[in-house]
Amino acid sequence: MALLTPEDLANMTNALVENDRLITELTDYSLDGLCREIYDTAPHNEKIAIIPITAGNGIIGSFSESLLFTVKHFGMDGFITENTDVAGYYEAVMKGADIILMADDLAYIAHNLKNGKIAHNQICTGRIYAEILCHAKDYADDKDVLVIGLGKVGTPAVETFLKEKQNVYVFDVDSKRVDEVVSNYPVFKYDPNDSKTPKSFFKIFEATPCADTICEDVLKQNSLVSTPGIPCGISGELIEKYGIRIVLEPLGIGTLSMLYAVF
Ligand code: NAD
Ligand code: 2YG
Ligand code: MG
Repeated sequence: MALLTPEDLANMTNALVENDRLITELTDYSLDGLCREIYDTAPHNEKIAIIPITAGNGIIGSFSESLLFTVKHFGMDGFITENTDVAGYYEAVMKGADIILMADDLAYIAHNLKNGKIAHNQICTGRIYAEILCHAKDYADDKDVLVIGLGKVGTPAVETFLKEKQNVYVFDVDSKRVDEVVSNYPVFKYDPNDSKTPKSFFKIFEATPCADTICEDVLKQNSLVSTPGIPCGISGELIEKYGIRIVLEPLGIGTLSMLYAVF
C-alpha cells in the first residue's frame, strides 16, 4: 500500500476546509451533514483518542495532528495520546476515550469502545467520495459514472454507486481485476471502442496511486471528479481546459466518514 508522506499532509487543513466548502456548494450538505444523511448517525459528545503507532514504517509527521484537526474542525472532542502503541491505547482508555483512531501500514481504523462498531478507512473513504458524486445536484440527471481503480477504495465505491442506482462503468490497468468486478457486480467494462459505452462522463471517481489516470477522452466540459487517489489522477492543464470541479483531500474526508460509521 502507498503510504502517506508528510508532504501529502502539508496543505491538509486548507484542503479540508476548501473541500467542505465545495461539497456544500455541490450537494447543499456540509461534509458532516452529508455523513449524517448517509449513515443516519450523529455525534453525541464522544471523546475521540488518536493513538500514534510506531509499527512498520512508523509515525508519519503530522498524521495524528491532521486527525485531531479534522475532529476539532467538525466540533468534536479529541486528543492525541502522549504514549504510542499499547501504552497509548491504555492511556486512551484510562482518560475516558469513547472512540479510538489508529493506523499502522496495513489498516487505519475507528473503533467505538461503547457500542462496539468498527470502521475501516478504505471502505469509508470509497463510500463518502462516491456519495459526494451521487448527491451533487447539478449532476443528478445523468446516472452514468466512471470508476477508475478497482482496489480496496474503488470497490466499496462501486457498491455505493450501485446502491444509489447509478450506471457504473469500470476501468483498471489490471484487466483481471476488471473481469472480477464485472462478474461480481452489475457493472459495465469501460470500453471506448464499444458503441454502447459512453466515451466521456460528467461523473468520475478515481482511486489509484498513480498520476495521469484520467485522460482527456473521458472528460466533458465541467465534469465532476471525486478522487481520494494520491497523487491526483488528473493534470492541472486538463482541470483548467475542461473547467473540472474536483473533490480531493488526503485524510480528513475519509476520517469523518469513519467516525460517522461508528457513531
Ligand atoms: P489498491 O492498491 O487496493 O487499489 C488501487 C487500484 O488502482 C489497483 O486495482 C490498481 O490496479 C489500480 N491502478 C493502478 N494504476 C492504475 C492506472 N494507471 N489506471 C487505472 N487503474 C490503476 O489501493 P487503495 O487502497 O484502493 O487506494 C487507492 C488510492 O487511494 C491510494 O493512492 C491511496 O493512498 C489512496 N487513499 C486515499 C485516501 C484519502 O483519504 N484521500 C484514503 C485511502 C486511500
Ligand atoms: O500513527 C502514525 O503516524 C502512523 N502509524 C500512521 C500510518 C498510516 C499509514 N497508512 C497510510 O498512509 C494510508 N494509505 C491510509 C491513510 C488514509 C488516508 N490516505
Ligand atoms: Mg480523505
